[in-house]
Amino acid sequence: MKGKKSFVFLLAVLLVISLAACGGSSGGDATAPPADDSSALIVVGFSQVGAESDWRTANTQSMKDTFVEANGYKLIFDDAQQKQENQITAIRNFIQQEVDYIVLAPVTETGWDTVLQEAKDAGIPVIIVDRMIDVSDDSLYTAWVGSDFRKEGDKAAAWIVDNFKDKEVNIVHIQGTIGSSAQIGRTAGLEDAVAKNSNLKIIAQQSGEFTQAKGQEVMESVLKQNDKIDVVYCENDNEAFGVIDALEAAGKTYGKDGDIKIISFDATNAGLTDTLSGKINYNVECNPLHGPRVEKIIKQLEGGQTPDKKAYVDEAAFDANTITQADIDARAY
Ligand code: GYE
Repeated sequence: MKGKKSFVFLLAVLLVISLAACGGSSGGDATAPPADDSSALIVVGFSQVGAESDWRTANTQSMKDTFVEANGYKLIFDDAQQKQENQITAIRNFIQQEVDYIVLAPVTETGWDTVLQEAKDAGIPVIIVDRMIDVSDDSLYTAWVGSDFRKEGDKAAAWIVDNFKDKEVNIVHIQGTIGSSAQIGRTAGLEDAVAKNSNLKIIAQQSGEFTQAKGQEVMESVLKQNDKIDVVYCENDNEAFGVIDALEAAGKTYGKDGDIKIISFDATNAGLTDTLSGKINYNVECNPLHGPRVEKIIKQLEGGQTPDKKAYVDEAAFDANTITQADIDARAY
């Protein structure tokens, strides 16, 4: 026992001596970077649309979780509060700060030529995420990753066609932010089906700005003017939540067992919970977890590779008649 104790003591003394030697030298291990050295980090300026929906919150979280210092990044995050002018200002700030990459989740498709030319002149690659941009010169951005919104719209419209067959269908159409790719694609899917199927009719069409509050407000005013409503086509889950509140308040029945069928997009956790309970009839998935996808593009660029110019994410759709709790549990948003 005694011998073991003195051995432990000797080890402790040696440890103290070696620690003191380290601390006393002129900066410790010369190969390890100083703790506060951030110059090795890749600086990413991200201009986010806003915080209008659950989808957006999940998207922001995905970006923030990915672009952390532990992964080698410094993220400069800017919330534009759904205003393009704020996004343009943010991009100009990123250029001034000489970031390594600009990531843009654009509120609308048009209006980016000038500011993206400025980024190009400064030699900063621009990655577009989620919604698309419509520019005269495709070299103004390096790559895009997001959803096929037209395909999403087609899926939702096909559900209406399949479920109503030849019956007359009065549709209330609550659109997203006008001019955003998500709105353009989802609206085109529905309008195309209406043009091809004479039994489908859009009786009201207005933007709910992708928010619950506006979705509710629009639905309340629509209910005052329309008696026979068969379907409410909401371009995202938050609008659907607002619509549900308005229908409840008006004493209407809706969903799987009710008179008015509800279509939604995003398939967020809350949206799918309402699908499982039968409040929403059909929910088309839109995947917001773009952080790792954008990182993949940056890694390719860092490695001197050329990323795909456009990359679409695979997405599913959920019907209230077939969705299970396991479907919800298997998802991270
Ligand atoms: O569907 C909606 C959000 O651009 C895909 O924006 C995104 C859309 C999403 O506000 O909830």
